[in-house]
Amino acid sequence: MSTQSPPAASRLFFAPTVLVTGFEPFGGHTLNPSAIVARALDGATIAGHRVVGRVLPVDTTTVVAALEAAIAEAGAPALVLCTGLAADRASLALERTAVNVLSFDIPDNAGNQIREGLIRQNGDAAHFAKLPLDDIVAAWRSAGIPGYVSETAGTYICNQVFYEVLALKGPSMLSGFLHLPCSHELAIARGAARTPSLALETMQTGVEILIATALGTAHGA
Ligand code: PCA
Repeated sequence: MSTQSPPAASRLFFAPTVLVTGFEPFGGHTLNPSAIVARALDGATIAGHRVVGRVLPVDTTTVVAALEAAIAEAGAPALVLCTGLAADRASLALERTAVNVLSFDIPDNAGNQIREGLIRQNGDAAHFAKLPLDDIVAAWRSAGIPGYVSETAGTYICNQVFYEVLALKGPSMLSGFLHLPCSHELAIARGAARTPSLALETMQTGVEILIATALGTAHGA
C-alpha cells in the first residue's frame, strides 16, 4: 500500500475554499438577489480560493442544518460569507452585530412565526462579525460601489444564520453577513417609485471585493 502524497489532480480537491450563501425568495418577493449572486459565484476562484455558492432555506427550523451541511461540503472554508436580501436598504450593508433574538412578523417559508424568542437558550447575547469591516467598505468605495457598516441584521432568519455562523467553535474562520438591497429587477416588480436598487453585477463585484479584502487582511497582505 502506498503512503506517498496524492497526485496533483486529487490535491486540487483540497484547494482552499470560501463559502458564500444566499437565501431563497421569501415574504412575497419574486426573487432574492442573494441567491442569484451565490449561484453565480459557485465555482469561481477569488484570491486563490475556490468559491462554493449555496442557497439556504428561509425556514427557522432547517436553516442551521442547511448552513452546517454547506460548510461541510466546502470542507473547512477559510471564510463563510452569508448574504441575504433587505429590501429597504439602499446599498451594500455589511453587518457588525448578530443578536440572540428571533422575533418576526413575516412568517418564514414554512409558516413559522416567532415573537420574542431566543436563537440559543443559553447563548451569548450577541456576536461581532469576524471581518475587517472598515477595510471592506474602503475597498468598495475605491471601486465606486456604495456600501456601509450596518449595526444590526434585524431579528429574522438572516440574523439567525449570522449568529450561528459566528457562534461556531473550531479552527479560526473568517465569517460575516452582508445584506443586499433589491436588484433592479426586484425594484421594478415591487414598484420602482419607492424601491432603491443596485445592479446584480455591482452586488456580485461587491461580494468579490469583500472576499479578496478579507482574505488579504487575514493573510497579512
Ligand atoms: N432576508 C431575510 C431572510 C432571508 C433574506 O434574504 C432577512 O433579512 O432576515
